[in-house]
Amino acid sequence: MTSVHDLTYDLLRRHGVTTVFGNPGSNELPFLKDFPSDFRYFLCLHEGVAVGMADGYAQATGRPTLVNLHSAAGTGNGMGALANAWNSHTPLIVMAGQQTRAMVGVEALLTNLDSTQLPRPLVKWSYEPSGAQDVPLAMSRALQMAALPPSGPVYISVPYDDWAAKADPQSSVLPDRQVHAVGSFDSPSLSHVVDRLNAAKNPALVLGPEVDACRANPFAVCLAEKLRTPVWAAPSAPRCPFPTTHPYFRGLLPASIKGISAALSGHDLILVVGAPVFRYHQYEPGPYLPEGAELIAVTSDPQEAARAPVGDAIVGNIHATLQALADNVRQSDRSSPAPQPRPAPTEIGPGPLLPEAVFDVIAATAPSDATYVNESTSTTDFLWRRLPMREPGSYYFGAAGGLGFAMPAALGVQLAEPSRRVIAVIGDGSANYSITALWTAARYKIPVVFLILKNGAYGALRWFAEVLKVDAVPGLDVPGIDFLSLAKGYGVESVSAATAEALKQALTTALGSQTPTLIEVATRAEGF
Ligand code: TZD
Repeated sequence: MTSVHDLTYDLLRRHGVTTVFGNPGSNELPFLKDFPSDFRYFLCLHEGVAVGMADGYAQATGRPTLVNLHSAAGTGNGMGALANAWNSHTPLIVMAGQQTRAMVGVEALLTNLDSTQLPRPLVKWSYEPSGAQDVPLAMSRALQMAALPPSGPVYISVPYDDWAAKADPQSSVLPDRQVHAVGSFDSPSLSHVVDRLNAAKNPALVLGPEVDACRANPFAVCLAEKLRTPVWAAPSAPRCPFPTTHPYFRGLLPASIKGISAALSGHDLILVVGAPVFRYHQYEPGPYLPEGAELIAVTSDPQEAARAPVGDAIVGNIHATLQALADNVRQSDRSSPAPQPRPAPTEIGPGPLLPEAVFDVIAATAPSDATYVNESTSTTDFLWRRLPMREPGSYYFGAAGGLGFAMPAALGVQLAEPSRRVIAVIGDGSANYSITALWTAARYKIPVVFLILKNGAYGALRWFAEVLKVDAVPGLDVPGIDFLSLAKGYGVESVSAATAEALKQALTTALGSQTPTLIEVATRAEGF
């Protein structure tokens, strides 16, 4: 008779989930026992790294991904990263080991108290099987729940004595089960949106991460070209849904209520696809929409649809909806939106480089299909303006704004897409939250280029302090961190680049290497 252990691995195998990210403890060892040779395990030295790396891997593959964490403490360490995964609808199965059933009641060391409550509200579903024979069904349900729309993280806590138990013979059918969601756009809803788009005098398109997540970017281009409408990326977009080099592209919308209505002013119909309405950040009150504008949102997430403060919404499959809209709208005869002028190359003065100059060098040096993972918080606008991102899957950013995402996510994305080069652009503050990802990069020879912009400050917070008009805030400087030594300590090649020429050279060498490299660049902190 099959054990719970073997049946669970079979289930994972049949779902194509053979890559596991984790950090083990005593409660997890019975699950990891006799680890099958067709599975691979990536050891991360901190749970924030394990969840972040799994997040990048799951986003880039579009498939459910398993993370194995240690009880409550490991779950707690992973929670910051889970906030990002929750906000990007990432299909993660986070599994934590529980104490053996006989000692949960006495709260032995490493008991996960109230385990199902712990990860809430950052999971779609949270469960601890009621007995060993319930484990395969719980895992089957977790795999389905993570993937079904709106996809997202789920959590299961498994007492470690369950793995050795015999599985219920009836559970053997679980690996064969197939569950599909077939949400489609019914024709009245489709013609309603198509009619409104055709009738609009000056529509605008705002695209969010879900467009990129389902690789519907080419339909977005087709829709924009048929409507001849300008296109924005949704505020705080954690993925890039539209080629930034396309003449209709207008950039990233600002993340304030007032800023968005100002940017979209003059448009009478705003179609938002694959994003909440909207993911605001800084509070600048104003009208939600410009004068005279209406809004229609298309999302896979009923919560996003329900909580939008304005406009109509349709909950549906993003890929199918965008394709249907692109196929059905009329070719407009209004004149094409004027192309945005490209930013002029940044002047190189004496002293540390301006961040804009760093992006100019990256744009001139990186392959055209490079993937960027961004966690340089004060330079995001420069990045969007200066880096050409043409292909789907070219950009990732922590969807909840939780730092510690970029280093591990870059590893996960690079694993998922070995034929592309991943460049992680990270601030010298942000780089510390998941610095141990460097060890995982070195250990498994994952050739990510980590570019650290060293301005000695929490630059974004200095800017925010100005927005909030708060002075004399402590704790906004991070001087004196030697990233070359940190990289060396974790076994990653590193180099410092002080000039544009040196940066170009360092980046070229790093991109030619099959192992990871960290490049430290001093950048100017002025201007905040
Ligand atoms: N902690 C976590 C987990 N997430 C956060 N977002 C913050 C703290 C707050 N925070 C920001 O939102 S931006 C930022 C902090 C500390 C500064 C990051 O500094 P950096 O980049 O050096 O990485 P810049 O370009 O200098 O801002």
